[in-house]
Amino acid sequence: MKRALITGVTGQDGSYLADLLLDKGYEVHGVLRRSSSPSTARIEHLNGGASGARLLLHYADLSYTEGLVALLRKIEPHEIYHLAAQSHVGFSFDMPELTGDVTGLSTTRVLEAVRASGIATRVYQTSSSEMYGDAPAPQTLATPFRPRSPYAVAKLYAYWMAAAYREAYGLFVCSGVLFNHESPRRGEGFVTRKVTLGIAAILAGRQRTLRLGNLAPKRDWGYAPEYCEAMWLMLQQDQPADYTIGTGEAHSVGEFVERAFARAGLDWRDHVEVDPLQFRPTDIACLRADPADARERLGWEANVRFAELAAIMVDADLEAAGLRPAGMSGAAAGGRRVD
Ligand code: NDP
Ligand code: GDR
Repeated sequence: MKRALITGVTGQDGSYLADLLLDKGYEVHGVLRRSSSPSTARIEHLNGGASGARLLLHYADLSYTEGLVALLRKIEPHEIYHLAAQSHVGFSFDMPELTGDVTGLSTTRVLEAVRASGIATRVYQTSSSEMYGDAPAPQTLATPFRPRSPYAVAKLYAYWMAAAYREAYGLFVCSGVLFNHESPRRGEGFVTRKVTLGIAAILAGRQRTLRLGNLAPKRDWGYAPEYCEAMWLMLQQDQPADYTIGTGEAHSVGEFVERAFARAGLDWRDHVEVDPLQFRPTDIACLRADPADARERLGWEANVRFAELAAIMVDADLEAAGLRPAGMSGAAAGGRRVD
């Protein structure tokens, strides 16, 4: 049986990746940090199930390389997916040092732990389209990086460390430069989920307005479970390499807002207030992948596109709030519910 280790297993991607690897028959080891209240809501559904018995959780500190070495020697994973990070770009302006440590240096610690433990394993490093900054779209691996946030700088450091360990020590390390991907499990502080949760609260009568930041930036938004499939595919290739993963389409935050409110039968102009205090010190106008790279080298392509993604997320949050999408079921709108 193949063994995989996932850091950040309690996050959006970690939870979908755990689902995917368990479905494939893996024994999955998840690394989590100790907290005073449970952080395992996204993997709770695996509790008690047959495949969930193959999910084993370990507390570990990503600032302590020796602890990681011991964990790797104990588990001897065939594949390591390093997903843990301070992943919020806006927050990284408030906490640049913490972001550098968790999002940047933790990758070095994982790589160093692999080297020091001497185990033969494959490593996936999650890089980010944020690293491209304001470089013109579409961004490919040939596009020069121009990071514009502490988060992006930390991710770029980690990206080059992954490349350096691959070249210097011959480790099998792949970086996936992932564009935005969302889902009903998306963290509540990211704009798409903030919008869909806000819609549910408005329809439930708990709130009247939703305050957002800049509505102009465009992002290439895909569906998170599909991006986890791409991560897995990278580690199944004969040679380690880097890839960009996105849909190839970009839409503005405002378009997402309009689409999501319309899905719920609401006019966004009646509810959304733009709050300049929520603008970031620097933002990125447009991130959009060139999907040819992943299609040709990895055989991966996004299926769920912008409209369907918005429908999936709105429907899931309305359903969780005990509400129904106005006038249509997920199937009628082409929506595919996952949670
Ligand atoms: P989430 O924010 O949902 O999850 C982050 C995970 O990292 C959580 O499990 C969190 O644990 C863990 N974590 C955070 N800080 C620490 C720490 N100090 N020690 C240990 N664990 C920690 O992110 P996503 O799932 O969306 O993203 C996964 C990875 O992919 C991240 O590296 C992110 O930067 C990157 N990425 C994401 C993209 C996206 O669009 N989603 C696009 C490109 C890259 P806890 O639950 O305890 O907070
Ligand atoms: P991003 O995602 O920064 O692209 O990082 P986020 O959803 O936070 O922002 C997208 C765009 O929306 C604008 N925006 C707002 N953002 C938030 N969070 N809250 C608001 O109220 C709001 N209003 C407008 C932002 O300014 C931005 O332009 C995500 C994360 O998952 C990273 O970890 C990952 O690396 C990148 O995607 C690719």
